Amino acid sequence: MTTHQNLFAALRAQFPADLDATAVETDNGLFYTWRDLDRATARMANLLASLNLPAGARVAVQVEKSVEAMVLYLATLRAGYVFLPLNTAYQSAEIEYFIGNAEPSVVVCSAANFGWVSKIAFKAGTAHVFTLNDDRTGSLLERAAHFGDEHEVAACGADDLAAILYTSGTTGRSKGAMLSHGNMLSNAVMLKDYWGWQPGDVLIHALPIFHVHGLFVAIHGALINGSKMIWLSKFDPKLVIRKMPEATVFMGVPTLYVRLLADPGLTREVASHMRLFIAGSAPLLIETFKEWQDRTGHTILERYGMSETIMLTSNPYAADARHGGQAERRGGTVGFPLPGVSLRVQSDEGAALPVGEIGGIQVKGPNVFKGYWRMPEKTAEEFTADGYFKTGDVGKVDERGYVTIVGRAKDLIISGGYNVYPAEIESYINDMPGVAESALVGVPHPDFGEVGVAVVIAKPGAQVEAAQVIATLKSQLANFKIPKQCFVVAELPRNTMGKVQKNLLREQYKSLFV
Ligand code: MLC
Ligand code: AMP
Repeated sequence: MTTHQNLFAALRAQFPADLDATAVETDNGLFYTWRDLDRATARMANLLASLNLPAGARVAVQVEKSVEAMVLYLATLRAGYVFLPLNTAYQSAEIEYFIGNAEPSVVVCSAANFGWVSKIAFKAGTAHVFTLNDDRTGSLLERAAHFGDEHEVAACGADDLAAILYTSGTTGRSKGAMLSHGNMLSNAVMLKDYWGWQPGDVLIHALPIFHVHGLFVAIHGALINGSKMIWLSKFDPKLVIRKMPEATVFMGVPTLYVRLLADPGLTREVASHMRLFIAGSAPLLIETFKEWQDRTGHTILERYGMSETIMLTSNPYAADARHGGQAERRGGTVGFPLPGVSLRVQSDEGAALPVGEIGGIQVKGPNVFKGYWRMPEKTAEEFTADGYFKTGDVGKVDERGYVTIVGRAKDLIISGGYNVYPAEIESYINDMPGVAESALVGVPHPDFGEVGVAVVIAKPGAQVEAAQVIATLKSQLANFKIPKQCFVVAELPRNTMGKVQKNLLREQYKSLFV
């Protein structure tokens, strides 16, 4: 085992020679040098190392976005433990499941949530609960301050786990996708080249840091290029526009592009210093793609990825020799399989489909995860006999090699870049008094791209109020999972097998918001 397989070591190796240069500048006026990042991660890694955690220990983290939260991620890698990020919107039942399932040795939460989070964690056997707030306070930093600022990076093999990302299942509970140091490093190294990262690049970081896009693609991209980040604690279109003249790269989910376009301050001039706009995590509407071109003169580069695979495909940044020197970023497509990624389209029966035909997208490559945490059967189900991962996305590849996603075989709604699994919401609604059955469907939305609409049937003689359904869900689930509308109806459309026809419901409610 060699240290250099540790993702942190590879990122650290690319820090610029001038460690006193600014690595991160925040929206509240703080500046962190590369030396600061090195020392702060060392201190925190030393703290983690002092806890005598078992090999492969999980560090579960539910905190607001801050540079210190990023430092905690990097320190976890540095110390050789497994990072488990949790969306700040998750409420107690959701957190209880993740902590119970992952059995983390360390849990870090905000001081405001310490009461209920620590109760859940200690019940699940967690040995250490620390607090970390977004104003550089909390017991984690207090404890870390007692440790030295030098730390030898933990030796890691490429297959050693670096992170677990929970991603909901179509039928039941969330599954923890296990990503290794090798998965992440191979993807980061390849993207640095494919997206043409250059000396002097500056990234505007405006995404949350508990999912693939903001935590891995954005942070690894900047660090492995020794690039400064302009760090926004929360997406704010005006601030992004104000920072564009100082930056070169921006990454966002489609909702961020829609909101930037809604601001008259977005002009060709203000975007003229930018080199690259990258979009992903949800489908970018062709209208957004074109409007962006007209307003800024830039062509958004759309790419496609998943928690289980990090990045899979991308439109080209520059001429792609593998595809006849093609350099065109085609709106409505997610581009080519990235170098090292094999992608194929298969029929339901498992037959390889020819160019242009629609089927299930399957992938293989060094970026593909190691399986679902403690779910060997689920893992086996999602892989083909010859080792391809079934993404659950439905698409096609054209004669030039461009991949287009046309839909999803998995019953999933992507709202503002966050995934909502109907089965989870339906199970909560079905547990409510007086409810016989429910169905959640995704419908188009001008801001979030897609949002959930709940359709509910009451038990005979029972009264169910739509507003009450929404209010009850709000007290139980993360806010982005709450249906934007709820209808109580007499019956659900069914096929001859008795299965609810969600396509008919989607059709019925498709114009609710647009
Ligand atoms: C917020 N709300 C949402 C929502 N976000 N509703 C539906 N979908 C969403 N995504 C609702 C809240 O419930 C609340 O409703 C109201 O909007 C205001 O909440 P907020 O927190 O103030 O919202 P805002 O800050 O405006 O957040 C919107 C957003 C955020 C677009 C900035 O959702 C976001 O950062 N999305 C990015 C997600 C992301 O990073 N995805 C990457 C996944 S990785 P109410 O009723 O309570 O007022 C991945 C792999 C890959 O998919 O390929 O990258
Ligand atoms: P997650 O599980 O949060 O990682 O979400 C992954 C899913 O997001 C993929 O399986 C796709 O369905 C979707 N996705 C990611 N990028 C794109 C894109 N550019 N276009 C369409 N869907 C996307």
